[in-house]
Amino acid sequence: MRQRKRRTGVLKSWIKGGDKAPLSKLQKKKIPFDKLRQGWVVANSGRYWVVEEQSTATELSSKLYLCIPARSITTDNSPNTSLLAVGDRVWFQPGIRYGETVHNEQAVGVIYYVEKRQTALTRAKRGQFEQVIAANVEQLCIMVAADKPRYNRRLIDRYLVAAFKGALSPCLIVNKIDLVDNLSEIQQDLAVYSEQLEIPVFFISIYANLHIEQITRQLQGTISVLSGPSGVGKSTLVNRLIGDAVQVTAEVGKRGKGMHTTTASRMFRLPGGGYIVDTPGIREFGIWQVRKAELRLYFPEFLRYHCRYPDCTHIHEPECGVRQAVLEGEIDPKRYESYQHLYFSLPD
Ligand SMILES: Nc1nc2c(ncn2[C@@H]2O[C@H](COP(=O)(O)OP(=O)(O)O)[C@@H](O)[C@H]2O)c(=O)[nH]1
Ligand SMILES: [Mg+2]
Ligand SMILES: [Zn+2]
Repeated sequence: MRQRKRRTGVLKSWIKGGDKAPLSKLQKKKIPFDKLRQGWVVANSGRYWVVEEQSTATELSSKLYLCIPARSITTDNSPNTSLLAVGDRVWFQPGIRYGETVHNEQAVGVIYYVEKRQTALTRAKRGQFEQVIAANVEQLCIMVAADKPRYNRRLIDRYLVAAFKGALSPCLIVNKIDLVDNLSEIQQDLAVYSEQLEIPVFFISIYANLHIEQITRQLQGTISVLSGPSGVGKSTLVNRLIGDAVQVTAEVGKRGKGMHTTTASRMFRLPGGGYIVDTPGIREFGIWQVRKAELRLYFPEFLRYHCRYPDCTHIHEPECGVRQAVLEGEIDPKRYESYQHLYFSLPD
């Protein structure tokens, strides 16, 4: 670990054009530092990571490289997190691999260095490992459906904890409002998010073309990740936003219309500026490394209430301002239920 950190520092100082002395040491390790280029990971496909080269002002189109990580890859991130994720900023060595003909060439590369992530949407994978769904994004768009599948408030609350923990600003997109005739009930049920948490909430239908322009505006000029259960319309929305249906889809099953399946996260450039990461549907969203005592910080509407004990968990203590506020109808009871449920699922 110490070795790793030191090497990273060396590479960084080389990037800045500083200290030249350790160069020979790096050469011995066969890191082709003078050939490295900067880019970011835009997709994952099996063992390959698609890297978009950072375009310079003079280049109009950006180039994509099919990359694998070097054996000696250096990372600024911790060892028990994903080595690579969509959104990661990386340094890679480009090359060319030829197919059957010389014209059939494919830009390939080897990734040598992963920069420290500024933000991350993560989840716990098998409890032991942090899986990064998207790195270095600014906004988390939690997407659910009014029906088919009907949204689940507990899942929304889990996503919000992940957003606050991962330094992402959240918004909520409720799709398929064409399927329901009780929209006002749903709006009422979800009012707590816009009113108390001040999170932008959008009720849309891609089929009926309702309020899509609000989403376009919300995404403009930012890097966002779109996440939520499968079947809510994430890939359909991305296709609509980027115009042509270039989304990687797979036909699943031979019956019926076939389903669009997103097997891995993928980044798209939006026509109006900005980027969006489409992600696979998530059945379970395990919260990564939040401790029981820390959870209350991620329920921001609880923070204005005073409890007898400053470290009150709001579960069993006497004179708890939060539980009092639930009783008085000031705190949404379903939010408090989500809190309790999460609290008991987390480690001490
Ligand atoms: N009724 C209705 N169905 C939709 C809407 N948007 C998407 N769908 C359908 O929902 C299903 C799942 O969409 P998909 O984009 O694959 O969902 P994802 O798993 O979240 O990416 C597809 O059959 C879509 O055609 C909508 O606004 N209304
Ligand atoms: Mg999808
Ligand atoms: Zn309390």
